Amino acid sequence: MEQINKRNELITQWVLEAGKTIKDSFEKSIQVEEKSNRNDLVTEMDKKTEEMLIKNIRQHFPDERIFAEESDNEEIKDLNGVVWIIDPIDGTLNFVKQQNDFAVMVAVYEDGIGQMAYIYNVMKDELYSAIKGQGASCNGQRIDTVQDLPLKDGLVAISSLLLSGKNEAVRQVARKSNGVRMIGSAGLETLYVSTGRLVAYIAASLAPWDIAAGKLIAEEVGLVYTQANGEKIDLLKKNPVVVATPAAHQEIIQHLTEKES
Ligand code: 2AM
Ligand code: CA
Ligand code: CA
Ligand code: CA
Repeated sequence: MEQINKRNELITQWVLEAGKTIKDSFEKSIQVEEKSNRNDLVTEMDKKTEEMLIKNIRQHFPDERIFAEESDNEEIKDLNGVVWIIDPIDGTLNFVKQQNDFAVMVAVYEDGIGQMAYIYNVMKDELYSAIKGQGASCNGQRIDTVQDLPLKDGLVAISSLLLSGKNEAVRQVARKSNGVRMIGSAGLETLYVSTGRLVAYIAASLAPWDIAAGKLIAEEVGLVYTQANGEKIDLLKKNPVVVATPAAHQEIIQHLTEKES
């Protein structure tokens, strides 16, 4: 892909601006609607942020396709060429209930491969980014490759959907680890693994925009990011996800793929 430096400058600017607009909205009352159920929300700020990002992309890269959570995405049936994958607010429930722990996420993929990724933790003012083959950084400072810790030496985050159902394998993983955390933003949970605060994040069902940016950042710091059966991610559908250090990933996949007796 051409113009990486120019793109990096533009996307950084757009994402920071999106974060500021979201923060400023705390002073007003915000419209909230239910999508599939009462825990699946969209606010006017999700829509407004997505529209801002799309307008900027269309203006600078009119020929490139956009795959975004609050859009209809009807023409996205493959990932050929350059595709922008956007989650305007990841952690909408946190945004609504806590005004904390949410992120703006943008990724640029080319022929299905992540090239550029951005996750902005708005309330902490931390912008994580990665460029394929060049590692990851936070606010422009390069971040280290993660230490390859096993499950027994770290905390694990899980998505709340894993609480329902039997999931004995997930409970075993939890018991083997130092403990379990639930943050409610797939992007931030992936960043916490990427910075060594967690050894793994396990989620039952993530959409392409929940995955796209985090996957590139995670891989650039040496993590493994796959489906829960160890197969590679399919960015055209929802995936059960495991992102972890190589050691913890191997242990977790083993637990999740073992037949329950
Ligand atoms: P979202 O806030 O952008 O919707 C915890 O809810 C995490 O799972 C968030 O990152 C959330 O992203 C994501 N998620 C994916 N599908 C979801 C759904 N149907 N309902 C709520 N959260 C969902
Ligand atoms: Ca959502
Ligand atoms: Ca999301
Ligand atoms: Ca979202």
